[in-house]
Amino acid sequence: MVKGFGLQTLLRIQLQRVKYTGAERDSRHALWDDRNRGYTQVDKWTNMVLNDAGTIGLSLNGKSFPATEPTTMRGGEVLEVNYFNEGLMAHPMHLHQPVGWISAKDGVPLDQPLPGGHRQHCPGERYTVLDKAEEPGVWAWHCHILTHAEGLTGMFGMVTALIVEP
Ligand SMILES: [Cu+2]
Repeated sequence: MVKGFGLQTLLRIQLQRVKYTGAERDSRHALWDDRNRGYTQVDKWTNMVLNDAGTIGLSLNGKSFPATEPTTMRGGEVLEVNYFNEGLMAHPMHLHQPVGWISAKDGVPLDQPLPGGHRQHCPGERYTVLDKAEEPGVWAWHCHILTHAEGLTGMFGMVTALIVEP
């Protein structure tokens, strides 16, 4: 019997990579190949757990900026990100340089990918987004509710970076 942990115990979810290769992807994503500009493979993948509650507070993967880890990619690579909002508020996560595609919700591939440049993540939702690194540089990756990412003393909370190497 589990005592004292309430919903936190029920929210232990194993984030798994969405697999959508081969015939299933080809049939479900008929428009994908026309619009993808090279989103046909995944080179890296990562999970991003959004939180705003408990002792952790505003955080990405349990850490607050500047302790958040940047992600590094090479130009042309495609990153698959599984966003999972385990907080109590919505968080519109925004990655500055790539304008990616939402490929799945709650692990179920979408019939057609949706533009994923600025997606609102409501509590309990999980979205899978593909982002292609197109321009070298250091790109901000943050919650677009700016009070979740910046205060009077500078950036904090839900901020990290994508580093694109040439
Ligand atoms: Cu936020």
